[in-house]
Amino acid sequence: MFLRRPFLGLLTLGLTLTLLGSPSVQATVEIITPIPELPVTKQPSIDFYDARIDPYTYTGPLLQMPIGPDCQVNVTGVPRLRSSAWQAQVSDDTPAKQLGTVIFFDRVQAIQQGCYSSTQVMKQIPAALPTISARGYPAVKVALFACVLLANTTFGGLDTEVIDDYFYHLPPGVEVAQIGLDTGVMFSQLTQGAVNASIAAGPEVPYVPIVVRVTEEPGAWNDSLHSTPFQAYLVFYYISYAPGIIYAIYEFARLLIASKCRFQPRFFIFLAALFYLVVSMLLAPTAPLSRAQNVFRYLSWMVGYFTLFTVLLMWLRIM
Ligand SMILES: *[C@@H]1O[C@H](CO)[C@@H](O)[C@H](O)[C@H]1NC(C)=O
Ligand SMILES: *[C@@H]1O[C@H](CO)[C@@H](O)[C@H](O)[C@H]1NC(C)=O
Ligand SMILES: *[C@@H]1O[C@H](CO)[C@@H](O)[C@H](O)[C@H]1NC(C)=O
Ligand SMILES: CC(=O)N[C@H]1CO[C@H](CO)[C@@H](O)[C@@H]1O
Repeated sequence: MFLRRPFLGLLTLGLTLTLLGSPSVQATVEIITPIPELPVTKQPSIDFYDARIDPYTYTGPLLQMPIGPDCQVNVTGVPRLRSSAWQAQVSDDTPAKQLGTVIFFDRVQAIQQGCYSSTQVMKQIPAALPTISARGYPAVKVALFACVLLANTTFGGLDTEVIDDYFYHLPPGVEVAQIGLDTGVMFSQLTQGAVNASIAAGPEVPYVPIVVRVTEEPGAWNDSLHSTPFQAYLVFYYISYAPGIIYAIYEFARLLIASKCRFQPRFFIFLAALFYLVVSMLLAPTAPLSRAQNVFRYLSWMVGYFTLFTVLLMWLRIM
């Protein structure tokens, strides 16, 4: 019976998303650089799953972070910014504290180089920052990570991304956000095009990067996760485990007393059920989990199913 509860959680999230309709993406990454042949200049960018971020807006050069073999970020090839010509593309009323470099990671390249989660490259950002500023870029303010889904879908969710423990590896002073797979490919093409154009123009012409403006947006997942109905559901979810846990402890104590602590298989059943219930309660199915937490969740499922079938087999024996 209790095995069904995690799926109830997923069902509720699904329902919440359905109720909310399509992703409510208003804020975006906007390409400021005038590119005549570009039909769409605004692409959605959303916060990481279950992140609570204060609103921000940053404008500055767009820079691709090259990923080398074994998912190692390699900034050796980052083009040098030899002038502040990019600032001419920024409107004069932009406050100086809203200026900064926007770096991004292309997912196609990440997959080719063996990365399985954004966290792997996120961890390497602090080490890359000195090289980026040595190449003449303003301070890095935003890091964008391309997802495996296209930008016009609910990208960045638990079912398609390895959320991993990104929340332990946030680069200090740098906001992180997600973009669609297609957005990453497009940005990669545009930045490479700008580099190629600069090389073609000759060494005396300074490299002028693509300039973008990134505005914070919680995204469809956070809209759901942080909504009042969903928070109410989570409270209900946690509380709903209490009767089962309290009853299991009570029955286990009775069994211990009745059996005078002499070992018997039913001990295992109670301990396993308690393990399952406590882990399931603590790790709600919609929570972003670290690797260790994921191991515990799958262990608890294994233990839960194993125990259920053990009970069935024992029941057959007493028939
Ligand atoms: C980093 O990239 C450069 C070329 O941009 C290459 O020469 C160098 O070997 C790479 N370093 C590593 C450690 O892969
Ligand atoms: C998403 O983009 C694809 C490709 O452009 C298009 O076929 C599809 O209809 C779009 N979906 C939505 C929901 O806009
Ligand atoms: C830039 O130049 C490289 C090397 O010549 C080429 O492989 C690549 O396709 C070019 N990219 C763009 C977007 O022009
Ligand atoms: C905590 C948090 O960031 N909640 C936001 C989730 O998304 C909604 C809708 O965009 C915002 O109003 C909340 O502030």
